[in-house]
Amino acid sequence: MLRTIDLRGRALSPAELLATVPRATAERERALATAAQLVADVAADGEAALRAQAERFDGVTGHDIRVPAAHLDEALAAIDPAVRTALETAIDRVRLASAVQVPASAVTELGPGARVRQRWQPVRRVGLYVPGGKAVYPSSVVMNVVPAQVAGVGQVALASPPQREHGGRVHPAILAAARLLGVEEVYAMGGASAIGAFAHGVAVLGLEPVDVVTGPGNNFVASAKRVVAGLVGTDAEAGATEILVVADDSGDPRLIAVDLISQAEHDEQASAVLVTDSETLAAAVAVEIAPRVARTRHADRVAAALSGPQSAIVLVDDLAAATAFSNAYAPEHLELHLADPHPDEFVHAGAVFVGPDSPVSLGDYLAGSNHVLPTGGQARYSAGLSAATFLRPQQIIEYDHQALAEVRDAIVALAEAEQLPAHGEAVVARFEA
Ligand code: HSO
Ligand code: ZN
Repeated sequence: MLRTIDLRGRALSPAELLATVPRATAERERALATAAQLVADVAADGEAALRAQAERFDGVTGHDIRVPAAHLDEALAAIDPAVRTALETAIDRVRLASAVQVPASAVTELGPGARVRQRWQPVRRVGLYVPGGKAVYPSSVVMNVVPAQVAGVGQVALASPPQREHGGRVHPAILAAARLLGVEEVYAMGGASAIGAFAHGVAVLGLEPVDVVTGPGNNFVASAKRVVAGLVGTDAEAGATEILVVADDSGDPRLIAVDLISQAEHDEQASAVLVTDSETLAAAVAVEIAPRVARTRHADRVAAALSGPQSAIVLVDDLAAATAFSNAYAPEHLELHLADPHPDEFVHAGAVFVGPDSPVSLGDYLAGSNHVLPTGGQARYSAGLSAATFLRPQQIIEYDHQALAEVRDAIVALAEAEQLPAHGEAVVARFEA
């Protein structure tokens, strides 16, 4: 099912390594054009556009777009107690692990009376998107909302698609999670419509434009975020999920197989990659996978993901080559099944899971880490959702007269060099009687 790519004896550049296991690129161009149109319609026509798009994509009409408080209460009252307890535990753990993401403010003294202070300012208002198409993830409510709350964001609005099977309401598990977190502003809006509504606002619904839009989603959601970027801040794209396992012959083939399957369960486009220097392990994992895929609930989806060109077993010469492959690939999730793991060498990965008892499924729900992570190689330059997503460093400059005098001549020299003499004059004026 998983094809094997033998890279042994080949010295490839990062770009060449990347090309050996290409990500599924599901019609990006077309999705961008569609998303741009949907967002433009929402900006122009507000509620009417949202209703038209809900009918077209979700098969829903006449629904409450702004979720009434009573629906949130009902959903929480009806939730399975075991799920409620699990969500509460997840909330506590993500809150704890997110607290360190808020840096302390700090002052730099550049000389007597010369101070630059840096403080971290939360954004005022955010729109968080939780998908609800192929699967419904109340855990993603936790992963979006908690870091925003920890950052100190004043207003948190949430959107998720209206569900036909639930009379046009947002899925009850998502409503219950929102209610548990104290989020009161919830909208039944899906995909590009939701992103457009957050960015532009919909006055008749009382939906004010937000400053930052975050959240995972399909190609249309990711495309819509690109469309509104600049008007609002956005987080990294969290698209079809990816797991890359780096293992040596100490790895347990059964555990590696179940972990590859676990993430392939999300999507036909999901990527599952094993990189190893052990031919024996590679063969053993392949043997474990086939019968397990046949038995799993979403067998067709998993089989499609694992047999796609985006998934593979990659054989390399040694662990240095495995590390180089992983760093070139920049996976969303990286698992290390190694006798002597050195996680710090894996510098480009959304999140790193070390050892046989730290599976990605742990991070998806309860590790305390965030599961909204960059996909598609964006881990090279961006990071998962965190309190930092909602914070901006702001510098506050305070010099006294003597401290300004110390740098007066240097400022004048640079201003002259840039042909901007008024800059220098503004400083010199402070020293004229
Ligand atoms: N693995 C997904 C997150 C998720 N898994 C939600 C289960 N529920 C992307 O990181
Ligand atoms: Zn998952």
